[in-house]
Amino acid sequence: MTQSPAPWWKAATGYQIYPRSFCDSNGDGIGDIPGIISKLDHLRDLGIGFIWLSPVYRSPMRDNGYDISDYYDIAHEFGTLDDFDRLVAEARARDIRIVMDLVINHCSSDHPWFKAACATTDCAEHDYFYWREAAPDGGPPDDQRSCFGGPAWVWVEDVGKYYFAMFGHQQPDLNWQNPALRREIYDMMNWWLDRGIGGFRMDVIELIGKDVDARHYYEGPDMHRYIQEMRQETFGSRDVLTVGESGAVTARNALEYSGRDRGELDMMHGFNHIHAAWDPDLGRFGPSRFDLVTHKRILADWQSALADDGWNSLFLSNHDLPRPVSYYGDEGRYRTRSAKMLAVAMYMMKGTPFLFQGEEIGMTNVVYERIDQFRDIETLGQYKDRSAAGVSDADFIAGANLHGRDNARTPMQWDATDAAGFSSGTPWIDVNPNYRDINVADDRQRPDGVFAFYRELIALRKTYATLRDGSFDLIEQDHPDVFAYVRALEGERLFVFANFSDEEVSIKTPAGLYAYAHTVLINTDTPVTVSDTITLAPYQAVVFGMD
Ligand code: ISL
Ligand code: CA
Repeated sequence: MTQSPAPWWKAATGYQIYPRSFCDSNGDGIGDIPGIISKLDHLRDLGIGFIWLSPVYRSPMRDNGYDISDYYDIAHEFGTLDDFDRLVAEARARDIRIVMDLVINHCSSDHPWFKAACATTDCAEHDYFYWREAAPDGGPPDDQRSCFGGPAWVWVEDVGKYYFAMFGHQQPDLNWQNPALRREIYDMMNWWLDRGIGGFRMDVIELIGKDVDARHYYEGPDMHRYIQEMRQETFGSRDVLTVGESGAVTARNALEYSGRDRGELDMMHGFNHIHAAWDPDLGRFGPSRFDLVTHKRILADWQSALADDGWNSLFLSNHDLPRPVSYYGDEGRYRTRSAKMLAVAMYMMKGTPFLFQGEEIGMTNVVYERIDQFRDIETLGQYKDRSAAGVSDADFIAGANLHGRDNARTPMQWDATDAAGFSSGTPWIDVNPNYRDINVADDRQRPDGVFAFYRELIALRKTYATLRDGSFDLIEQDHPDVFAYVRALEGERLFVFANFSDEEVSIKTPAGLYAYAHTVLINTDTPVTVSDTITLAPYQAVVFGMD
């Protein structure tokens, strides 16, 4: 039997760009595609293999592009289709592919489909959306809430019916049951694939195929059938990466999406490890319940579920999440060290890493003082709901500062000049005032900086087959502060230790480690002596094995 070579995305590291906040080339305060092109050398130096580009399509930007009004064009504030083609080519010249964000569970209410659907019930587009009669009392068909606050059903006077919108009211859900709608989406995907893109990240893919009447929204009855059909009609025959975002997928059913016989996707972005730290009632806006033992168990479950089939994605942050050093590490004294430790713990596992912009220099959460500094539609929608429920401004702001989505959206910190070198104008969202100390220019010139560390780690993933294909086993499962595991492939071993606490900790030396005691592959701090125990300094990470 001949073995096909491993796909390129198994050894590649991804880097997510949130275009609005990455680099502004023309001083209007909004990041744009020419700005991204101007920073491609930074990403080449880091060694990444692809960029996941958050949406750049034409959009009224109520949810910063996750509300598309024209799938065939670029938002005017981000540039033109020519700029986009140039980005694909310039990236390709640096061995970097562009993975587009595919937002197809919903569109913008400004999309011509929705306008037509509201203008007359008699057009094909009317059925592209979910319309339902009012309840007998005139209210919505049911009491489903939307993710961004308020009811999920929205009344349209001219139509005399409600439509369904799981996110913002101006993000109507698309009715995937309609075959013409599905055809429109597949044609659009092929149009982008023909432009030479490197794949798709699929926004809330678990929501397509829902049954709104049965109130079965997540992983609904037709979801897998539609993903399979999509693959056949679009990317099935192309060498691209596909990753589905799903708040619902678990280690138990992950193979249903990425198993080799399923004909669906390459991998998923699952959120079990993120959600475990969220409050059951208040979600991300409640107090964090991060617990390392739970975190390790969840990640290990995913590693073993996908040990021989399917594939993992590895991430701690994205444009919806707080900054990892602030959330899981230490944003003060141990910022640099905890940033490196988190990178080791997460990205030495099996799977494809996805870094989020700024993670490579250890950017932190921002502290806003007033509600008018927030820009995120979710934060502002929740603010309305929570204020109505009696939550004080001070309490709400404290929660949003810890967990809100704007933490990831403050401008990328390039240097110590005004506006962090992000823009020559006034940024659309306030920069994090710590940019004078934390920025790319400063970090890159430090041999012990976070950037240099990430560059090394990314290179290792390309060099060592054990990192790509090796098995994974937890050590010290119940240790509350240490994340430790072994990767193994054909007699080669790799021992990974990461201290998640600000205190020194000692653990018993695992038997197999002695043979590797003198081959230290990575160490973020002082040398570690291997005796009956090994002792790690605060937030230290060390990796033994190979040489
Ligand atoms: O995990 C979650 C809920 O269970 C959320 O973080 C979820 O992943 C998220 O709300 C879905 O996000 C995606 O779709 C939204 C958009 O606002 C986000 O930016 C995008 O990542 C609507 O398109
Ligand atoms: Ca701009």
